[in-house]
Amino acid sequence: MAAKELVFSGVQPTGNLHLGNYLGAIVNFVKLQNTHNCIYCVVDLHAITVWQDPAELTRTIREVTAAFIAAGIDPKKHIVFNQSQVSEHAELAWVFNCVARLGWLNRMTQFKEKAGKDRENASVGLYAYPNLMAADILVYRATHVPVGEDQKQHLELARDIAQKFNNDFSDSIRTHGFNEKFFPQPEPLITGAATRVMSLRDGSKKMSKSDPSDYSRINLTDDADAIAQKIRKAKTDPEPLPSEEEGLKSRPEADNLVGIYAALAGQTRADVLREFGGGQFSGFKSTLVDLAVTKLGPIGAEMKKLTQDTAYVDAVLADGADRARVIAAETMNAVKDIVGFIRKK
Ligand code: AQP
Repeated sequence: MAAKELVFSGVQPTGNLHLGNYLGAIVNFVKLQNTHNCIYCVVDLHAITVWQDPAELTRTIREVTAAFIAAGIDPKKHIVFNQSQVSEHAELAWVFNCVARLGWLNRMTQFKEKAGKDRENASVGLYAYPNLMAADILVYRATHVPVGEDQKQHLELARDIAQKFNNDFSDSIRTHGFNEKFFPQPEPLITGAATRVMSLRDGSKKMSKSDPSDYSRINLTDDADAIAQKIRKAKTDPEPLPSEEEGLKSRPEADNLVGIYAALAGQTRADVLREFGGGQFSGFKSTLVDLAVTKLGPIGAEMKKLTQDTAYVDAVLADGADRARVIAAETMNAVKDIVGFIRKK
């Protein structure tokens, strides 16, 4: 392991954790545990940028935690916690609100998509969301961030904020004896065969927690029957599967199902097409159902078991928060000195 490499990533507790969250992010969280120190966060402060029912939010914070553990994240070796328990995230986000420029945030496509036409009525938090995300990462001075494709733009913004902070305060950073690159440039890790899993009903739309159609996504808590029904009903086109990857171009639904299969099987799209190319979707879908049930079934079952044990889950979060706070406080104290605030020493 490179000496100072540190992984950070987060998942919002906004309900319906799905196959996209799993293949785009959580699977990679699990792998990185073997090579890096990792911090995985249930980002509840991000969740409330859109109104959440309080009782439901409490439930989903525990559910995402359960998903992390059920998928194979070890909360003893690494850090698992919920964001609101470490107040330094919000503190650093305020400093970043004053570093980031309005023009930068105006370019964020996720805000445009989520705010939609009723932009005047969107929360200020939804607009400032990328600054909080930058704070989440940089309060640990994390160097690597495993995310799905959709978060790439926010990661670029985090890099811009880190650089601008380092430049704006370069003299003070030096005066206080810190390295001139006080904040590192965090690298996005967008890996695997399914970095952008699409809706099962519409290959042009991202699989999403908030899609009103439950048939658009496979939830991690779906049982075998639900998984089978959703895959069988998934939209496809009338052509057989192509034998070459080139043949998936302009066939978004076929590309999506082949990508899902490849990611679940730990193969490439080319491997999958070598096996199934020329065949009909019905046969391919049956094998995909078996694979998805085999891979996701045990995770869903373990999640259900863990969510019953709220005392255990809450203890994991409290312990993780205690350990995260030590690292975050060190950064935040340094930031206060660099910015020129007075603090009790
Ligand atoms: N469809 C996806 N394919 C691949 N990766 C995805 N991720 C989300 N959707 C897909 C990745 O999952 C991680 C956690 O996402 P999040 O919970 O923080 O936020 P999100 O992107 O807002 O999730 P949704 O499902 O898209 O929610 P809504 O419906 O609210 O918009 C991230 O690494 C993300 O890239």
